[in-house]
Formats: sequence, C-alpha cells, structure tokens
Amino acid sequence: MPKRALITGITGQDGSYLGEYLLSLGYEVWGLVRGQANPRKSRISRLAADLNFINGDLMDQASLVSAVDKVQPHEVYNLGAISFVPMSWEQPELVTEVNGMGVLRMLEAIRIVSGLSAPHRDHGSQIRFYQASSSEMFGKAIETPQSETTGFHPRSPYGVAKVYGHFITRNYRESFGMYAVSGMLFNHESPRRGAEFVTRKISLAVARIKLGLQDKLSLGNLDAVRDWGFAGDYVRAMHAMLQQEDPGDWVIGTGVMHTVRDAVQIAFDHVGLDWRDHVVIDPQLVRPAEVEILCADIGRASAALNWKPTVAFAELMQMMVESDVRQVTREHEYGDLLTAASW
Ligand code: NAP
Ligand code: F7E
Repeated sequence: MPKRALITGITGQDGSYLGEYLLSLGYEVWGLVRGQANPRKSRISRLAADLNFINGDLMDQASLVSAVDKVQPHEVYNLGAISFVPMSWEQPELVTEVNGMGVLRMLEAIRIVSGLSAPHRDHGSQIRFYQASSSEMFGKAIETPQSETTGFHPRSPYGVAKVYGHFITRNYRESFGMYAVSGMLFNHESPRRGAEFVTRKISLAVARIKLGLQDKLSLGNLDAVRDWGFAGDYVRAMHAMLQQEDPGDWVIGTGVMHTVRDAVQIAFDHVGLDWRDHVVIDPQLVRPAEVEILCADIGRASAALNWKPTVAFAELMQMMVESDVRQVTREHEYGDLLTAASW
C-alpha cells in the first residue's frame, strides 16, 4: 500500500515541489486547499491529475480534524502560512493566527484523530508531522552561522509567529511523544517563487527590462545578506527528516552568503545589462526591523540526513531569469502581461 501524505500549502512554491517529489516516490498525495475557487491552484496544474485535494483552512480547527480523519495520512507536511514577511507588520494578528495558531490547530487535529492523550513512543504507528520553521526565527542573529543550537531573536511578527509554531511542535513531541519535527529552512527560491520575494522580483524585472517592457526596478536594502538555495533541493530534506528514527529539529541551507546586491548583479549580468542603469532605491521598501545577516550551519543535516544542496546561487538566479524571460515573452505574445511587481 502506498504511503499517504497530507500537505498544507500545496498551492505554494514548496508545496508544488514537495507534491511532485512525493509522487515520484510513489506516495498518494493529498493537498489541503482553501477558498471556493483557489486562484493559485494554477501553480500545480501540471500535477493536478495525480493529486487529491481536500478542503480546509489553518484558521478552522474542525476542517483540519476532518481532513486528517478523512485522509488518514502517514505524514503531514505543514507548509501553509502567510510567508511574505512585510505583510506581518500590516496584518500581525492574521499572520499570528495562520502561522502560529495554525500549527497548534494542525497538531491538535493529529492528536485528536490519533486519540493521543499521553506519551506514545511507538513512532512506527504514528502520523509523522513536519513543521515549516524558518531562519527568520534567528532574526538579529546572536551568532553566524546559525545551527540547531543557536538562540532566537525574531525581528518581525512573522518570525515571532514561527517561533511559536516551532516551540509548540517541540512541545507536542515532548508532551505526547508525537513524531513531530521542525525544519528551520533558510531562504529557498525557484522559478515558482512568489513575485513579491526579492529574488523573483529581480528576475521578473530583469526579464521585462530586457524585453523593453519596463525600465526601473525599485528595491529596499541591497546590503541584506541571505543564504539562498533552490526549493527543489529543500523539499528532499523535509522528506528525509520524517524518515529518521527519532524526531528532531534541523537547519537546512547552503552555508553560503550573498547580498541582495549580488543577486541583482548576477541577474542583470546574465542578460548583458548594467544594474546601475536600472535599479533605484525606495526607502519605503526598507523594513521597520531588518534581518541583516543569515547563514546556515548545515553540518548536522548533511551528516545525518545525507543531504546536500545541488544548485549554487549564481546558477539559481540565472535559472530564474531564463524562466522569466520565457514566461514574459510568452505572456507578451498572448497579450496577457504580468504587471510589474510593485512590492
Ligand atoms: P508560499 O509560496 O507563500 O505558499 C504558502 C501556502 O500557504 C499557499 O499554498 C497558501 O495557500 C497557504 N496558506 C496561506 N494561508 C493559509 C491558510 N489560512 N490555511 C491553509 N493554507 C494557507 O510559501 P513557500 O515559499 O512555499 O513556503 C512554504 C512554508 O515554508 C511556509 O510556511 C513558509 O513560511 C515556510 N518557509 C519558507 C521559506 C522560503 O524561503 N520559501 C523559508 C523558510 C520557511 P493559498 O494558495 O490558498 O494562498
Ligand atoms: O527578502 C531585502 C529584504 O522578501 C529578502 C520568506 O520565504 O525567507 C523569506 O523571507 C531580503 C530582505 O525574503 C527588497 O529586506 C531588499 O532582507 O525575499 P525576501 P525574506 O524576508 O528573507 C524566509 C526564510 C521565510 O521564512 C519567509 O517566509 O531582501 N529586500 N529590497 C527586499 N525584499 C523584498 N521582498 N522586496 C524588495 O524590494
């Protein structure tokens, strides 16, 4: 019998890669979707015939109990979240509800459906739970690189909500013996990345500028340092974490640092343009409390999970630019242009 996985956030960047990966491993994959007519289902249109969908929302406890009860998954991947950090200053309560309380609701759904009320150590028979924790929890990092033992100093309501999700996951592991793990993933990107995130904002703008459809690209802090990897690599790590004998917390990244300025330079260089002719700084895009520097220490994950990133940063940016040149060209030909990202 194939293993069954339930993925929240199936319509997101990571959900699409994880769904694809689990299907390739022979899983029966269920995606939780919300809303009457979810506009982002288009992101997984290629997979739709092989996926199963079930309605539910991380804001709605009963819908999660019902989804877990119906699917009876072996593994639950909780990727659903409001993932754009600046939105968490505009709607902090909503972001806390979805990204923080939503984790508790999903853990409760598993606990209720499994009938767990006391420690239960037979991990083999349990629903295994993956929580999408984030390097944003390290925030104003107290050391670099950041590892599984580095303390947290989140800098946004998003980061604070993720810290709650992280600790409630650990607490259900310790209180109920649940097989619950957290992946503290550093930034990961792809051609499927939302247009509001900086790498995709850059790759889309570069494509539009190259094709003569836009001239300027407004950005905020070019000095911010991130550890960027490829999303397709990171979903393999999520799966590997759930195959370990004992549950735990893991840091996943590349261990290589770049600035936003590096991302800009690589992307513009790739199409033979000088970024200085096009990039303008908009102080409104600078965050109220910035995370200046993040870099992962992946020693533990690479040894114990036998996991390694396969796509270097320059290759990643180039892949995204090439994909966007193709996409923008196609949409331009069909007269259905993406509007320039304004975030
Ligand atoms: P994404 O592309 O923004 O996808 C977010 C997903 O969450 C979408 O499928 C969205 O569904 C769903 N969602 C939003 N609100 C929901 C709700 N109330 N109930 C159920 N689902 C809801 O994010 P991503 O980049 O794939 O990231 C996946 C997860 O990893 C997120 O939890 C994110 O915070 C975390 N993370 C991401 C990174 C990264 O660099 N990508 C790094 C660390 C951690 P709709 O289509 O309905 O909006
Ligand atoms: O910003 C700077 C910005 O929005 C990266 C999410 O997946 O990863 C992501 O969060 C950096 C920041 O990602 C612009 O100030 C400059 O320093 O691409 P981003 P993020 O905030 O790091 C973590 C790990 C997650 O968990 C999140 O869900 O780029 N930056 N100028 C800009 N950023 C944006 N978006 N737009 C700009 O114009």
